[in-house]
Amino acid sequence: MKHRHVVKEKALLVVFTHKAAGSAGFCAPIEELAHLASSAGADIAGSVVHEWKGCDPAFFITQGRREALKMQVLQEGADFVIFDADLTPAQQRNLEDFLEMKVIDRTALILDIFAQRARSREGKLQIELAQLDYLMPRLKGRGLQMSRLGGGIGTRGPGETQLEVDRRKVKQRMQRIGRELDHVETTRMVQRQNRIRQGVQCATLVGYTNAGKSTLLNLLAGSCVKAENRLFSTLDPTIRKVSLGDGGAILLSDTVGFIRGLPHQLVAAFKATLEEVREAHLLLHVIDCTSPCAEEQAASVDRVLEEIGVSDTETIFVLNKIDAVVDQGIVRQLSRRFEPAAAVSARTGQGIDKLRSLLDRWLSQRVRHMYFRLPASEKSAIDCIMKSGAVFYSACEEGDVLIEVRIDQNIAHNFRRFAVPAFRLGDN
Ligand SMILES: Nc1nc2c(ncn2[C@@H]2O[C@H](COP(=O)(O)OP(=O)(O)OP(=O)(O)O)[C@@H](O)[C@H]2O)c(=O)[nH]1
Ligand SMILES: [Mg+2]
Repeated sequence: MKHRHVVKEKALLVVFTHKAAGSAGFCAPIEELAHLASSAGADIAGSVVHEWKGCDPAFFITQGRREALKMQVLQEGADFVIFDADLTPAQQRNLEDFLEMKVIDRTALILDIFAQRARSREGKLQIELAQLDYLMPRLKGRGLQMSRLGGGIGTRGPGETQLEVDRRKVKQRMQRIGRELDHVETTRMVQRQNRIRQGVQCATLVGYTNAGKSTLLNLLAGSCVKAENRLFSTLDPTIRKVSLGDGGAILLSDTVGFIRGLPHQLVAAFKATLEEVREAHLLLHVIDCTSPCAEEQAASVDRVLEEIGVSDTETIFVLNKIDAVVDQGIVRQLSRRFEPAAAVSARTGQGIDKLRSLLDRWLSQRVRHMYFRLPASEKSAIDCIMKSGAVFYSACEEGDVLIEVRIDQNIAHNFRRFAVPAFRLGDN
């Protein structure tokens, strides 16, 4: 078998200890940027940490730092530079001219990872739209330059395609993608409305990327969604049924992970995917207890949730990876901070019973155990009730239909005119 030898690009990382655009004094910024860079397929040539002292409008960093950076790039043999910040198109261009190599910012890096991960047609369209939106203001007078700087990380589109560099074509393409995505959004909306009409309770996993959402879904639903130690391994929403005690069940969906400074282009382009989060009855917010930045990561997730208009959905916190936590005091501290919470290991299954019982309790508050007696002529009402919940008993009696069912409280309310006190089997 022939093996293709892939030469990895070597990145030099530039991070800032204080507030730079897009990097709000986060703890462990180097580790996170290095994890992002290696998730994009780069090798790390080296890194430099700057104390943030304000921005040079033309170059982002001062002349002294630029010159030192140029030296370091040569010494470490880097192929390109990644800034842990948002660069304006002009700053990026000026830095590239000065360093004579490709320079990308945090947004371009995250967009690149998404482009590599996209599998479904919808995901590919979403990421291409976000990339083109990012590229548009950077195209001015750059047609040739793009090719001079070569391809690789920061210039790759979804699949194997190279991004378009002609402004007029880009505009047309963005419009076409927008129309196609509107269509996808409508289809998804109809599917969601069907689920909601059927009274199914829907929960969504949210959390920082790599927190263990997919691993938890697999454990709860007995499924095999891809989970791995790479950032943004899940892009497309996946929905699985999770059975709980007493015949109850919920639908649980896994979706794209969040990160601090998630590019706004992505949030806009992933509108249809994030609708899944907006319409959920319950959020399971997964937090990686082994991260020294767990609380800041949770706050970043909250910020993205606010940005997409989700701030009052009921939430259960899942404090994950307790098998790998060295100091259990941290788990206790996080449990006090985040409530209601279950401390679990999605890897070993430890603590999962507590999570299941929290879900059970939540579900039993959302649903009602009901007895209905309806005339057989009420076909659509019967149909809706039968499809909407867990049916324990149904029978025909003297032209009426009797149904014992556990059903969403809103649907129970809609059909309350048919509700009867509990009947025993065989009663009339
Ligand atoms: N030790 C330990 N590792 C875990 C646990 N849960 C998940 N992991 C590991 O954490 C990494 C990320 O897990 P995923 O389930 O892919 O995380 P995710 O939140 O779906 O990540 P994205 O889809 O990339 O946002 C994988 O290497 C998992 O094996 C856990 O309870 N304990
Ligand atoms: Mg995942």
